[in-house]
Amino acid sequence: MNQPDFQPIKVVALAGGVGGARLADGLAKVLPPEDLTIIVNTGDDFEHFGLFICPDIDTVCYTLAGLVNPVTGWGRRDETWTVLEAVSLLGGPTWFHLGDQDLGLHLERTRRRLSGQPLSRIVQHFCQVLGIRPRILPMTDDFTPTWVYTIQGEMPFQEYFVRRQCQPVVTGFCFQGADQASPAPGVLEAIHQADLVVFCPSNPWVSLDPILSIPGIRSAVASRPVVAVSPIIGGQTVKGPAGKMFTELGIPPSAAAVAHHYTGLLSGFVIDQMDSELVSEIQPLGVQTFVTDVIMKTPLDRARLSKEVIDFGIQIIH
Ligand code: FO1
Repeated sequence: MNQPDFQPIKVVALAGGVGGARLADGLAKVLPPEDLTIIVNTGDDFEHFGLFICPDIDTVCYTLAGLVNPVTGWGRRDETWTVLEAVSLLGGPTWFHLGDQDLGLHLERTRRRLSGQPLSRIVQHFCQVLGIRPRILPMTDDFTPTWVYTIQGEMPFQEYFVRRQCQPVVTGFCFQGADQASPAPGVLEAIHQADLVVFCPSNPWVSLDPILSIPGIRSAVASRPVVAVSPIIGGQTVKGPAGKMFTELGIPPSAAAVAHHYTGLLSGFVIDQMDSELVSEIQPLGVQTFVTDVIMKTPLDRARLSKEVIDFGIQIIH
């Protein structure tokens, strides 16, 4: 049972990717479940073998359920690969690693989607079964795939991220259909009721921007106090291509560049000790800063950082 040692506070976290899932897990450890809603990027979703794959939703769910592969940060721990080995023998595509247990989830999600259930209801059901108590909401029930524009042409996100290992030089992004999409049920209500919105240390370009691109979400977030945790430390991303993307888009990667990226949204920004000299660059943006150890190596780090983020948020609110 989570016993917060601070006053009750309703938190909405925006998350995508492994770093986002790890902070979301920390928040789940320090907040009562009824006070935490996690809104997750679905721009990474794609169809593969005819199955609906939702990598960021699954990464958050597996992480909070204690089922995630601790080495990769995605997929399941103690996974087996019989199905993919059979596919490989038959000459099928194996670039996207789908383990046997993971495939079971994709099969059942696809069956439910084809029978007409919206993604948000499927996620709610899976969370119940997996014993996940905070509310996890996809940003939208609509399909709004992220496309990556590169000097080698445009490609769907997983083609860029997994198949091409983030090698092509990026020139921009498109969140296809996002302008026509609606936030999933409960998303806007949760944001409006939140005392604090937390931007997890996720990739600003391809994890959080897709969420903010869904009509109504950015303006709802802008109306609440927002604390972001920097995904960039000492000019580099802890995991993933965010730093490389900043560079290729002509912006020197730094925590300050992330603060600029979220101009008009942030009340507070949590940065690593290594970047403490950036405080003087960030504060003139009207953003308060908190300097700590942002790298989450262990589950204890996640809880410690989450508590610091919430304490900092409470300090900003009052
Ligand atoms: N990431 C990889 O780098 N390689 C993979 O083969 C891979 C498979 C995979 C399967 C299921 C799943 O839920 C996630 C998976 N991921 C894989 C991670 C995923 O591509 C990324 O973490 C996100 O889309 C970026 O946030």
